[in-house]
Amino acid sequence: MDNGGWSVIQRRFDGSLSFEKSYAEYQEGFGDVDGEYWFGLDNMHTLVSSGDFEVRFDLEDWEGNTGYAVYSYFSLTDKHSKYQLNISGYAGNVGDAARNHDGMLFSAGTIDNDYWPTKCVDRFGGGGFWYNKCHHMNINGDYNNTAYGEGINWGQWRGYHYSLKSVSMKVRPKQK
Ligand SMILES: [Ca+2]
Repeated sequence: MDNGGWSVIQRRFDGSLSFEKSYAEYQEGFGDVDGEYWFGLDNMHTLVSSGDFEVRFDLEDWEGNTGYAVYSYFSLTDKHSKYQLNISGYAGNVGDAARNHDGMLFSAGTIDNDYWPTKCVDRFGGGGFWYNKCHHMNINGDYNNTAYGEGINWGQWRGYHYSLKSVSMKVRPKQK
């Protein structure tokens, strides 16, 4: 937990940790909670299934500009239904990139649950995500990679050739 009751479930800020991980690693989680970090899909499912949760993305570019997106509804299903993402109720200043990923299943490593004829994971930076066909945001992409769609992108904010300096994803119980 940190300020305001938010729990960090994903964080990138210096590229010290590769996010090119297997499906099993995305399920279990990897990294350190105080460093670059992925909480893990099973942990996320357990946490957000304990009540109604909102999610917040904080973004920073290399010029010191910051932006955010908050979604008032966030959940994911369990492993048997491939961690299907439910995300809606956008507010923020970087654009509703997650809309494109609402309802998607999780893909990582060799496990392809996306709508692209081949693998979004292989084409767009190696990270796991709720890829569609393929993405409007790529927070688990390849750090500092400015090739089209391969880096840490938030398409509606800095486009697909701009890999953000930092990103985090946090959840907390919905405020009454
Ligand atoms: Ca595919």
